[in-house]
Amino acid sequence: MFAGKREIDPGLLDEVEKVLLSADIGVRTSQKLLEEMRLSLSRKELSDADSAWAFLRRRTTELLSSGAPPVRWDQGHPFVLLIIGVNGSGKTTTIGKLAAKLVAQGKKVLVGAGDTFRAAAAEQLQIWADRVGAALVRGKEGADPSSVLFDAVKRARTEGFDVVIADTAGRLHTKTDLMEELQKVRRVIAKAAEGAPHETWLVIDATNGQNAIAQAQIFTQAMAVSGIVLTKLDGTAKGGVILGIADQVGIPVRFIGIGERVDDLREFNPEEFVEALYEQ
Ligand SMILES: Nc1nc2c(ncn2[C@@H]2O[C@H](COP(=O)(O)OP(=O)(O)OP(=O)(O)O)[C@@H](O)[C@H]2O)c(=O)[nH]1
Ligand SMILES: [Mg+2]
Repeated sequence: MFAGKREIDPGLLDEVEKVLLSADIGVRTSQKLLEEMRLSLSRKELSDADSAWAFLRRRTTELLSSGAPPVRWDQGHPFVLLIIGVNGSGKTTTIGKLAAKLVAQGKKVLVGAGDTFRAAAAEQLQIWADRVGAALVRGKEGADPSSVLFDAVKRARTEGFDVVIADTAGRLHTKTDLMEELQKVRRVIAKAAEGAPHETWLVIDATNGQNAIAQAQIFTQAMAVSGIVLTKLDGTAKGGVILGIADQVGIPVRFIGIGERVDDLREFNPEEFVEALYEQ
């Protein structure tokens, strides 16, 4: 598609629009990119099809580059990361994968089983913790998630852990009482360590397509979210949904999940992502 120089023909914008929509970029962000391209074409800033496609790649990369500085894992000791999201989005799995990465970097990691809703949730986290060499703090089924996570952060302080990753039960952003429970978790964690949680990441399932954007918008209105993890990108035809999130939610995408295995978590890299997005 990108090979060879071509004159700009009137069908170009249609072709670009088709590519944007088939990449699941969504109507709103697609229209924005198309409008910019139309403008550049009319100003004769783009001389041929190649330069038009290059323009698209550049603008897409810019949209995805939030300008946010890299995560500072050393801004607290322990650094406390709170993980939230709807049911089944991939929170616990992401925590396992992330813990593995941090342990591999030589960090002492503790995971907190703040999902006390089902005993199986703590079990699942326990399995990940054992597997990747992280410590675990869990409570009884039905325990107050805040108290379990308070204990987790306390223990991490006493025993000199570098990072605490706190799991929470999946919840719908529309359930007020559950969102209030998360607010309480934040307040209680802050009592266990000043400045904690240092980051709160929303885990979103990319296979939800354009619904993922709506979900991100509503969640981030209810909670102070500092980062997004987009999971199950291996299960979608295209990952253009990230573009909609970056453009319309304005919170940096930190990691992407590309499978169920321990090493299927990648730091999000806009350049690489754009190459893959427009590859075919
Ligand atoms: N293909 C694929 N599957 C994933 C990915 N991340 C998680 N999963 C799978 O998605 C399912 C749900 O993952 P969990 O980590 O249990 O999700 P959760 O958000 O903790 O779920 P709840 O605690 O029930 O809210 C599991 O079968 C995971 O293996 C991913 O990046 N790709
Ligand atoms: Mg879970």
